[in-house]
Amino acid sequence: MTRSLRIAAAQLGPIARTETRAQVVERMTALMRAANARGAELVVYPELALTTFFPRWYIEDQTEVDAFFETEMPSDETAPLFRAAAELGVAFSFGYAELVREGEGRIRRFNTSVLVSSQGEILLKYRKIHLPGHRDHEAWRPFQHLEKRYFEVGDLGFPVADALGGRIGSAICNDRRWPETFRMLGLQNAELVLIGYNTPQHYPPAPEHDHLQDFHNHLCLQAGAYQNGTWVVGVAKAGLEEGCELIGGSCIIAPTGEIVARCLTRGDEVAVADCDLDRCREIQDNIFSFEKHRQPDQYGLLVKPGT
Ligand code: CDV
Repeated sequence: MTRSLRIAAAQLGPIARTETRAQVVERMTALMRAANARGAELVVYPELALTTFFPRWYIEDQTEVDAFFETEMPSDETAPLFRAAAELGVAFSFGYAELVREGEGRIRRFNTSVLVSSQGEILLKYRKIHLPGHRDHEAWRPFQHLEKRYFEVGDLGFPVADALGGRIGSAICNDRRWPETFRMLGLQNAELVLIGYNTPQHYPPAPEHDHLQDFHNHLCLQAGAYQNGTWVVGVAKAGLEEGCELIGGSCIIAPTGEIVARCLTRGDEVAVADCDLDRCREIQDNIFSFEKHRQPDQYGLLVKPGT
């Protein structure tokens, strides 16, 4: 029995601050239909897919911030996406800002992504661990990056799920730059890693790297795939969003590190590839057979607190 999964990277172009969830969900549903017409069984959307990338603004009013968060999934506004998936028989993955109400009035906020079955079952949930940016307003920046202010570090670790005939993990945007993320998933034998991102072309702390943003994106995704023998799907929110240019380059990468499909625009676009999950063995049984070749007793520094 083949374990080939046809996957679509469903890139979103810019989302305006005034765009409603209903409008965004309509765009996402159109991409799902386009992907399904090409035979996709899994559709992967970007990080914080339902709204504009709000951490670019310093917002003092918490009620205003919370308007970007979801308190339930699905909600009335996201239900049409879940209904379309059920109608078409496709699974999907997307990112959103998650607000959780715990006992005694405690509220927690995460940058979250979920993998959802065609029947609406949450197969995997991940909360972003590597939160980039800063906590306070920094006036010198042309735009803010306040993920450290608006989100807590994810508390679910790096989970993998046996789903859709394979072993699937997730990561979110900045996570992809950290080899530890991929290794945590690789050590659990992940065969497919789903990653949404919002990456500005301009990186205020080191603008001399602006021209390298697309290169660094693919460098990390391809290295993560190859070094762990896993398929990787990287999906952008792209284009000029509220004055901030976001890179595109959404792509599907084989366990050999090769890009097998990619988006060419910075707008709403779908890239599709057949991903044979058995191909992970080419790498996982050979050059990166962890069992045969890793030397974990030499890596103590990696997990020493404070390093
Ligand atoms: N959303 C992100 O995590 N963005 C970061 C930027 C700020 C560097 C990224 O790693 O792409």
